[in-house]
Amino acid sequence: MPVVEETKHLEVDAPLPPLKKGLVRLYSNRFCVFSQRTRLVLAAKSANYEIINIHLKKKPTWYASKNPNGTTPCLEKDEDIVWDSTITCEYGNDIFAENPLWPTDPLAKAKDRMLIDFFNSKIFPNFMKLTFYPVEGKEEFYQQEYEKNVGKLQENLVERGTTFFGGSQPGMVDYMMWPWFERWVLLDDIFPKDNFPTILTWRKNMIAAPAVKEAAIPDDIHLEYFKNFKQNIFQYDY
Ligand SMILES: N[C@@H](CCC(=O)N[C@@H](CS)C(=O)NCC(=O)O)C(=O)O
Repeated sequence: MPVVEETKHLEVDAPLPPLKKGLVRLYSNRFCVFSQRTRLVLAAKSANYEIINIHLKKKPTWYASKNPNGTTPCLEKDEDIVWDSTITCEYGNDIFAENPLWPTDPLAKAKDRMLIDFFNSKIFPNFMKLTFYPVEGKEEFYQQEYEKNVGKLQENLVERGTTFFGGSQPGMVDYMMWPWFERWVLLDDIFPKDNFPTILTWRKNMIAAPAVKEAAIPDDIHLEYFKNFKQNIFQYDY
């Protein structure tokens, strides 16, 4: 089992668990989409690592010395530490040799990066506005924007003609987008999924991928977390 150990979500007074030499450590939060990106990458690399979960509303006092931004994820190896999901994913891909997640062709890699950039600016912010951070009176606007851009994403996959955006197996490009698609259950009442058959098929194939299974949170737990979040209850251990 690649995740050697996983803590509960540590709070303000929790002591810093001692580092184990040579063992990579991920500071994470189970419901953090950005942390999940890193879990997916590490799972895809069959990496051995441990997870220290952080309670984001009652962070342990020592966490500021790990990441001055105070955000999850962070990846630490023998006291060298990096943060921000784009960078933790790159670093994880680089330090574990197995199963490189970027295409070797420079142009193909550049195209994947452009797609991730499109996703980061046009898709996930609209998803967040439709779910965790709604803006009153703008629901229709964000819904249209989300649908329009998922449509463009679908066109991209049709053009690629592959099972995954990364080819016959999921690549970095798939893992960087997946956490927001795992959470599609939160859009059940408002999003016409059937209008996006190629994305639905991609989603089905992603769910069956080993790294996705390893980092997965079941739909009922997503719904439970979301219900609590809406009531300002920040519960992370289920
Ligand atoms: N750009 C960062 C965003 C990380 C982020 O915002 N993480 C959230 C949890 S999903 C967080 O740590 N929030 C707590 C805080 O900002 O204090 C990344 O890609 O890692």
